[in-house]
Amino acid sequence: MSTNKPIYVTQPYLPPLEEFHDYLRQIWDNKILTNGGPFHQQLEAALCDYLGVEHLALFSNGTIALVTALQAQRITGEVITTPYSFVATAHSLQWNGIKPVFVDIDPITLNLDPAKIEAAITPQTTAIMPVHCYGRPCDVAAIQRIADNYNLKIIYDAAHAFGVRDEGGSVLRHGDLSVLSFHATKVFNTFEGGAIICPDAKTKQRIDHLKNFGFVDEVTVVAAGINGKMSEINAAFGLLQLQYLGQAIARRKEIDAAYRSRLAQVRGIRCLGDGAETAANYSYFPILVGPDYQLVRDELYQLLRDQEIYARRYFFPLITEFPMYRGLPSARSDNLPVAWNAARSVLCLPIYPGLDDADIERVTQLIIQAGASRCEA
Ligand code: T4K
Repeated sequence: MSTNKPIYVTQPYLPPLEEFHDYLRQIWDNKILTNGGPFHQQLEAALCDYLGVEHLALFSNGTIALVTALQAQRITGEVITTPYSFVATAHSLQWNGIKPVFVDIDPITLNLDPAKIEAAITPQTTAIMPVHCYGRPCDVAAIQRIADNYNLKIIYDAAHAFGVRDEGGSVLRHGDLSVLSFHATKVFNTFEGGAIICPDAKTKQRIDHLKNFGFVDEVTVVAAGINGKMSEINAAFGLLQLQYLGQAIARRKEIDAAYRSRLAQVRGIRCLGDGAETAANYSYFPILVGPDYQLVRDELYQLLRDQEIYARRYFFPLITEFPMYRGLPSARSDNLPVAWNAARSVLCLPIYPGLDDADIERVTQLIIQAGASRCEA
C-alpha cells in the first residue's frame, strides 16, 4: 500500500470558508431560506451573465431538472438517446413514462451519432435527448437538421457542459432546452443543484411553475409540478464559487495540458479530445485504453486503485446494461458496438483544481511504466 495521499477522480473546489460566513449571516438575518429568495434570484442573473444565455431556471439537482424539462416540453412516447451517459439521463425519461430508444455513439467524440438517429425514428418518436458527454459538444447542427425534418424536440442533457462555448456562443443555446448539473463533482457546483436554460421568458415562467408544484399564485395550481427549487444556502454557495471559477478552470486547463503532453507517447492510450476544435471545460479527462496498451482497462484501473488513485470508468456499465433498460430491443449490444467498446476502454483520470504537479506525475508515471512493463519483460 502506498504512503501517498489518496487521489480521487474529482474533488470540489471550495472557496475560503470565512467568505461563506458572510452569505450565511445574510440568510440568518433575513430568514428567507428557500422559495426563490434573494440569493436564488441573484444566482440566476449571475449565471445568465457568466454563461451568455438569457433565461435560466435554477433547480435542486440536475435529475429533477431533466424530468421537468421533459414535462415542460410535454414530451411523450419514445425519445432517442445515448446509452453512454450517467444513468440519470434515461431515468428522467422513465420517470415521465417515456420509452428510451438507444442509438450508438460516434467513436471520436463518444456523443450520440447523428448518422444513426434516423433509423431509430418511429411514429411514436417525439424528441431526441443527446448528452454533451464530458462537456464536448454534440454535432448540434446535424441533430437539429434531423429534428427539423421529423418535427422532433431536442432536450440536451448538458450536465457536463457548464461554460462550454462554440463559434456562435454558449453551447447551451442549442435545442429546445438544455439542462445543467451543479453536483459537487461538477466544474461549477452548488453542493447539489442544476438548471434549465430556457429560450424565452414564457418557457422559463412555465418551468418556474413546474418546479414549484405548479403554483402560479397562492391559490392557483396549473400543473402537477414537483418541488425542484434550489435553497438559499445552495444559491449563496454558487454565487461565492462563481467568483473563483476563472482560476479553478485555469488550473483544470493546465492539468489537461500536462496529461496530454505526458501521455502523448504512450502506445495504446488515446486522450479524448486530442486535436478537437472546440475546447471543453476540462471537467473530465477520459482516456481510452486500446489493445496496443500492455494492460486491459480494468487492470490499469486496479493498478491505480492499488496506489489509492481512484480513476473512474465513466460510463461503464452502459445505461443499457442496467436491469430496467436491458430488455429493450434498442439496448442490444449489437445495436451499440461503439458504445459497448468505449465503456470497456474508458478511464477518467483525476482532474480538479486541487490536483498538484506531483499528483499528475504520480498518475502519469504509473500509466507510462505499466505500458512499458511487459515490453521489457
Ligand atoms: N446527466 C449526466 C450526463 C450526468 O453526468 C449527471 C450526473 C446527471 C445527468 C444528473 O445530475 P445530478 O442529479 O447529479 O445533478 C457522480 C455524481 O453523483 C453525478 O452528479 C454525476 N453525473 C456522475 C457522473 O458522477 P458518482 O456516484 O460517481 O459520485 P461519487 O460520490 O462516487 O463521487 C466521485 C468522487 O468525487 C469521489 O470519489 C470523491 C469525490 N467527491 C464526491 C462528492 C459527492 C468529493 O470529493 N466530494 C463530494 O461531495 O456520481
